[in-house]
Amino acid sequence: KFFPERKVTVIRAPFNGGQGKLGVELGPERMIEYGLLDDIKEQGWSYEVKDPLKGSDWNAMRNDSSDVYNNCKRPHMVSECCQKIFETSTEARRKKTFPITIGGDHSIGMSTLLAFVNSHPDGGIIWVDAHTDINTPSSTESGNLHGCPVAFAMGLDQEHWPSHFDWIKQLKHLVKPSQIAYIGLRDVDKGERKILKELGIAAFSMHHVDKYGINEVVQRAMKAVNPSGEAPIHVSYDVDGIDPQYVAATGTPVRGGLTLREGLFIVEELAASGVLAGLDIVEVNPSLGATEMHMVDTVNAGLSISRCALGETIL
Ligand code: EXY
Ligand code: MN
Ligand code: MN
Ligand code: MN
Repeated sequence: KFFPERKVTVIRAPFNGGQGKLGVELGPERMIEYGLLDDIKEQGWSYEVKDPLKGSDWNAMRNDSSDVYNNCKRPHMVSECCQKIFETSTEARRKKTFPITIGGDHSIGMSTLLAFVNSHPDGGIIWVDAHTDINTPSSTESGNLHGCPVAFAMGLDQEHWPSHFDWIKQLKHLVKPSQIAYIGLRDVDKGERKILKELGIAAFSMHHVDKYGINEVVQRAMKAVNPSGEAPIHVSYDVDGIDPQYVAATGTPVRGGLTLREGLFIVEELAASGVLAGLDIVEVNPSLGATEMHMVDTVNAGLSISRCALGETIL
């Protein structure tokens, strides 16, 4: 109901600066090679493709050894690229197209979340992931900023931010704790647990999925972030939320995850409810996995998520 013109903006975000492994920057091109754009057309949507990082020299930025702040790795690279993606995402929101942002690592979630809440201050967010990605610059042990995008989008621990992220402090809206719910969790750091508890964030782990079933968990998550049932919901989908038996080509796999069907059900249900209003698909790393098949499975899982979001599996 939010997109009567059925137009998608595909935002390519070939970004790898938030973590240590090369290859995740190849996610967008591989997903397009395997048919992302044709799929969109087939679902009855038109599309445009945006490339906000085109022309940035990620290799040079990645190899800039002075780009550290305390133990945070590459804050300049992450902030600069994320700001560009934020601007493109904001433009898509302004034009009322449905943004599908293809990563790249999950750092870019700060961009899409901030663009979303600044055009829909009361919108809800569902973050599908094995991880909560809510470490702050003070709590992160790895220093990898793909473990921190939710904290940046919420403005947590601002006093310890590297100054590169000042652009976020200028924004009118940041994500409020009541606006986000997690599904799929099974690897959450101690410091992150404390943040979740203190802020009262809705968090559904794999234990909850086993206990209540995926349908009940999705209904509860939707209710938590969108009590009226009227507000739009953005989904930030880290493919590592799904079990590595289906999605092996990803940088931080954790066993015991969602089945492929459970993972797809989440987006199907949101699409069917008519409130889905944006999607990120991140952490597909075509260079990882032990075999070519792992890469193909993972890319195809990403494509399935996108098709389900656009309504494919609802008969
Ligand atoms: N919590 C860990 C860290 O902060 O390093 C692991 C984060 C993995 C993040 C992946 C993308 O979801
Ligand atoms: Mn710069
Ligand atoms: Mn993850
Ligand atoms: Mn993630």
